[in-house]
Amino acid sequence: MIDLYTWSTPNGRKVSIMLEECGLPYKVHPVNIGKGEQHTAEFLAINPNNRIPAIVDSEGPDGKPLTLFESGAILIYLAEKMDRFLPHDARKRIITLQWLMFQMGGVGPMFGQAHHFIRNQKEQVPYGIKRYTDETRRLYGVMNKRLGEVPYLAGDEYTIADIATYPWVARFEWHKVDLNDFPAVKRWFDAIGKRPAVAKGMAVPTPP
Ligand SMILES: N[C@@H](CCC(=O)N[C@@H](CS)C(=O)NCC(=O)O)C(=O)O
Repeated sequence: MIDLYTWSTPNGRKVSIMLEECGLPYKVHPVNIGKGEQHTAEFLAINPNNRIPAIVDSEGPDGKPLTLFESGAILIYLAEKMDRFLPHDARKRIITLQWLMFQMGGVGPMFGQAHHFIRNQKEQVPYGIKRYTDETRRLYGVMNKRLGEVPYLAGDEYTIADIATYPWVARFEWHKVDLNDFPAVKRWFDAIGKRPAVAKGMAVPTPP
């Protein structure tokens, strides 16, 4: 059994989508980050970085319980555990990890900052809004070029790179992107959204 500590955010939903795709049984523990539950001593013992998501796998690689945080590490761990969504072929594998890192180091942090500056009711900072919406659009351009050439981010297969990126693109209204401006991303987004496991994972812990 896997315990998933999560909230209704893109980083959390990467993991619920992956668990659904793998058909792994899991128990959801909602951590309401709006109420500061990520700062409790109980959660800190699971993730010293005070962020969701985190998992506890009662059967880790050595048969002992494993506690893991950082969504990218969790996706790689589950992919290796289940032998799914991370190709064996050395070239395909590293290209998958390249696009996963692109999500972890680019799409997630930049879209996240765009959301922060755009949605901050207390103070609107034009420089911050422009910097992160420009960077968000640049990243969409990179994805649009790639997805105009291949069906999925890593090439011809649906992988953990797509699973990591989908919930962030699903917030396109938050970062004020019209997906019609990026038709290849839209094609990819619509196709992935039709996967039943994606719809289920996106509804954890609450519907989108
Ligand atoms: N690099 C981390 C980022 C995790 C992260 O930023 N999670 C957000 C929700 S999407 C969070 O827990 N925020 C709580 C806070 O900012 O206090 C990962 O990918 O797991």
